[in-house]
Amino acid sequence: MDIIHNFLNLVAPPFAFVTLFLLLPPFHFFKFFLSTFWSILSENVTGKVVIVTGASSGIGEHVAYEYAKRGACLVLAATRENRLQEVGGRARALGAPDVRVVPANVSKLEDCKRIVDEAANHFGRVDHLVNNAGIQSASTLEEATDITNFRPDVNFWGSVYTTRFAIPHLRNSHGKIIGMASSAAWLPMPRMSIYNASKAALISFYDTLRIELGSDIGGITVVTPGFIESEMTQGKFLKNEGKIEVDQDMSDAQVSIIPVGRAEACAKAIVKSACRGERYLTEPSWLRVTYLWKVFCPEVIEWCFRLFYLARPGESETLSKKILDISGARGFLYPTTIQTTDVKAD
Ligand SMILES: NC(=O)c1ccc[n+]([C@@H]2O[C@H](COP(=O)([O-])OP(=O)(O)OC[C@H]3O[C@@H](n4cnc5c(N)ncnc54)[C@H](OP(=O)(O)O)[C@@H]3O)[C@@H](O)[C@H]2O)c1
Ligand SMILES: *[C@@H]1O[C@H](CO)[C@@H](O)[C@H](O)[C@H]1NC(C)=O
Ligand SMILES: *[C@@H]1O[C@H](CO)[C@@H](O)[C@H](O)[C@H]1NC(C)=O
Ligand SMILES: CC(=O)N[C@H]1CO[C@H](CO)[C@@H](O)[C@@H]1O
Repeated sequence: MDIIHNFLNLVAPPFAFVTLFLLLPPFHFFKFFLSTFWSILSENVTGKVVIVTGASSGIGEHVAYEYAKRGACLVLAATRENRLQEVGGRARALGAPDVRVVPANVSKLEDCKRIVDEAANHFGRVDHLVNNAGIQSASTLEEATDITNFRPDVNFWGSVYTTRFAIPHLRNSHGKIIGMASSAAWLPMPRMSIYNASKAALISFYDTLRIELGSDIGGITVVTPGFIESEMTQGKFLKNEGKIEVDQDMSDAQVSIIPVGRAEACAKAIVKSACRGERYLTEPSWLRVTYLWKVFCPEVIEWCFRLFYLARPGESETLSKKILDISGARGFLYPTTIQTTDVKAD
């Protein structure tokens, strides 16, 4: 056996290099051609049924409005029912013919089943499933006092459960799945190791599912946002003790001078991309270049993050927060002024 591996060790790299070199230009030309073709044939979602989890705030809320403007029927899920009712009302006003609100905690299997059943029983079909519900943890591994609180129940299992229940319906309607991962899946942001890992796991999950389901369903769009304005970037984190809290200082330290995108713009890009059947979407799109840095010189990214995001021994503030305070950049990097008061989970 060893001799086969030795042979492959020798032959595989030059083979990969030469074939990639020869194949990449025609492959990308073909892909460009296809994407232009699909953009003309973008899906019309009028009257179709869309499930959005985590629709009570942030990106999910705006994704719901975007589908509503296109005339889709909605099933909205999250834990805060009052917020969902408000979002539902606004979605109806924007053009959604029918909206169902399902209070549900996606870390529970039976709740995920209830979300999909509601869509199937009331509308008789599911066309798009947007797995958006998520919480962000902000703690270094050492600072986490009870590590079991950080299990990726919402981010990872929530998406897996709803997907599992929705697949039979998506097969019938040749429907689509839209998964929310994060650019943190490839950027090793400090204090986000578990969040990062749950998002990287999601990308891996959807990539495999894409092969398993093939053309039986309409497609899977994996979204990897950077910092987008929402309760998350306004400081809603799962903190050291395992409680969800609003922490403006933590948010300043994590987001710092990285420009924050508008949730409306992000939602618009997500729905457009899903209707066109694209495989991946990074929003804002300039973040894609960071992937190249990560692949070709990971040491540079690691060094910058360490310098920027972790406080030096004996200091309490991180460099990222100092720069934000000194430069006064908050005013023009955040789309709106931050109001932590109305963010508190109710
Ligand atoms: N904002 C960013 O910069 C950014 C960057 C990368 C990725 N993302 C991803 O984008 C997605 C949306 O986040 P966001 O930025 O819009 O944050 P957000 O404003 O905090 O929204 C998160 C949504 O998830 C819901 N949710 C949380 N826990 C839940 C649970 N156990 N069961 C059901 N719903 C739950 C929340 O509603 P309730 O509190 O009512 O349950 C809320 O509607 C997340 O998956 C996040 O990881 C965001
Ligand atoms: C989408 O379909 C609906 C009917 O199903 C139709 O009324 C509408 O004009 C279509 N919209 C576009 C942009 O083709
Ligand atoms: C969701 O359910 C989990 C597990 O039962 C629980 O720990 C968590 O507090 C619940 N979240 C909300 C927002 O109710
Ligand atoms: C800090 C951390 O866990 N970083 C990881 C984030 O995810 C990527 C995988 O996509 C890993 O390579 C990083 O090490």
